[in-house]
Formats: sequence, C-alpha cells, structure tokens
Amino acid sequence: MATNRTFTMIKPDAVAEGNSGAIIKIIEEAGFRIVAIKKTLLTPERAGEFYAVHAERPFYADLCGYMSSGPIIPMILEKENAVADFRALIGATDPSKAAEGTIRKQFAKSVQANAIHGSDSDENAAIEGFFFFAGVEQF
Ligand code: DAT
Ligand code: MG
Repeated sequence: MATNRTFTMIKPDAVAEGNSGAIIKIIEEAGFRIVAIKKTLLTPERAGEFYAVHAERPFYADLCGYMSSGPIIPMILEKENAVADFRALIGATDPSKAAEGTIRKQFAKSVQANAIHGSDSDENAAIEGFFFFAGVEQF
C-alpha cells in the first residue's frame, strides 16, 4: 500500500473542552505522521465553503454556525491507507453508532458536535488540505 495523506480537523466542541491533546495522542499512536497543523477560526462563510457538498441538506446552516463557533485544529496526516484507516479511527458520524475505542465514541457530544472530521477520499483529502495549508506548510 502506498503511503498517502488525509485531512482532519478537531472541531470546536473538542477544542473548547481541552480534548485536543488527547485526540492528537491517539492519532499519533495509531501511526499517523502530522504533515501540517495549526489552530484557526472559520467564518460562517468559510465553513459553508468547506461543507459546500452539504449545501442542500437541512442541517447545513446549523453546521456552518457550529463549525464557526470556536477555534478548530486542522491537520494533514500521513500513513499507509490514510483515508480509510483514519475514517476507521474516528468512527461513525453519529457517535451513538460509533464503535468502541473510536475518537467519536470517546469525545463526540452529538451528530453535529462530533469532535473531529476525516476526509472521505484521496481527492477530497488533497482539496481540504489545501483549503487550510499552502504547499510550503505541508512537510
Ligand atoms: P462525516 O463528518 O462523518 O464525513 P458527513 O460528511 O455526512 O459526515 O457530514 C458532515 C458533518 O455534518 C458531520 O460530521 C456532522 C454534520 N451532520 C451530518 N449529518 C447530520 C445530521 N443528520 N444532523 C446534524 N448534523 C449532521
Ligand atoms: Mg464527510
């Protein structure tokens, strides 16, 4: 399997509750290398751009409000089979359906405030990484 990359962000609920360090420790112990990392704040407009694929969904406006409600920690991660392995590590979107031991099972508060994002394809991982980080910041 080729070493490749995924994109993640620790969402406002998990950052606000002081869970960032614990989550990053889980990610590194699972074998992911941090390629890029920072703490930043999305405007509602930028959140809407990031989640544009969900623009027609009933939860879109709430999602944009929530994702801009406090600081987030976006990261680019590298590992063999990064996208699929990271989705497995974070668990299902709805934390009540997330498997034991997953990040969402441990830290998510609700379907919306579900602690962490994970890209769903190699193509989206690259797009989402460049949404937050210039090429020279990815190393
Ligand atoms: P995921 O983050 O697991 O890739 P997604 O892409 O379907 O899930 O949705 C993006 C985010 O939108 C998700 O993390 C939380 C929110 N969301 C999804 N479905 C929702 C719902 N039914 N009600 C409220 N928020 C929802
Ligand atoms: Mg998704």
